[in-house]
Amino acid sequence: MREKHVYYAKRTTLLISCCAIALIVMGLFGCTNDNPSQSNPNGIIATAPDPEGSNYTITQNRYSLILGGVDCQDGSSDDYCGIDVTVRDGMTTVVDAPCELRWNVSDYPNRTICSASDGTTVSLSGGVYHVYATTDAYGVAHFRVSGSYTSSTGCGGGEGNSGTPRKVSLYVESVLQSSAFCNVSVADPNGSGGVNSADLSIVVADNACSNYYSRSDLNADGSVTDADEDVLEGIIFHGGSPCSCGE
Ligand SMILES: [Ca+2]
Ligand SMILES: [Ca+2]
Repeated sequence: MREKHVYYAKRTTLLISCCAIALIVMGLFGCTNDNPSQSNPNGIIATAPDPEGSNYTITQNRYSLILGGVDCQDGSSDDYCGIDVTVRDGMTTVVDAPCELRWNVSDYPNRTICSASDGTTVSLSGGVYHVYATTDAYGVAHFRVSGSYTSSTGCGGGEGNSGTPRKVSLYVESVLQSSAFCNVSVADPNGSGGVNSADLSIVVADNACSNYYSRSDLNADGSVTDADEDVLEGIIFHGGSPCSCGE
């Protein structure tokens, strides 16, 4: 009896070993095909689509996220400030795409964002700003924010990097599109009375200063010139920033 038990045990072990080898062979040579980009049983070759967020064409209405004033009645942010981003995939505009502008406070210090409108949202965490907007039916994400400078102004040692003025990253659908998308400048450097001639005088003073101040580089070209004064005058005459936040 004992020899018979040993015989059956050996047969069972042999059977299990054969099954294991068969499974390994099937695994090695692939008995299933779950990759849609490979040929299917009909012999049709399907190309895998591009992952979302890749190969987009990005355009923008300016190279600076400008912090300006608000409408005194409804508190909405000035559309001559902020920044607009258009997302296309080939010739097609990309609708409902979540977009984000992200930067380190250390790159653009002494700025505050005090309000946002048109669906724009803002968070500040661990010294990093995150501003979110979603593309509309025309593929445009309107980053509508208002804000001001939080420190005293004057001609001192300068602030910011004139060699690489654009340090804001743009993400679309969580995919990095550019790490040098725009800068963060300020149309309301004194933080009161909206954007008016008092703010222009600060930009004029920064223009005259020998050191670079990114707060007044409203076209983000790495220097403060008459062209930046022109941008600020356009904001003043447009009339969309008559008040600062909370006024
Ligand atoms: Ca002001
Ligand atoms: Ca400039």
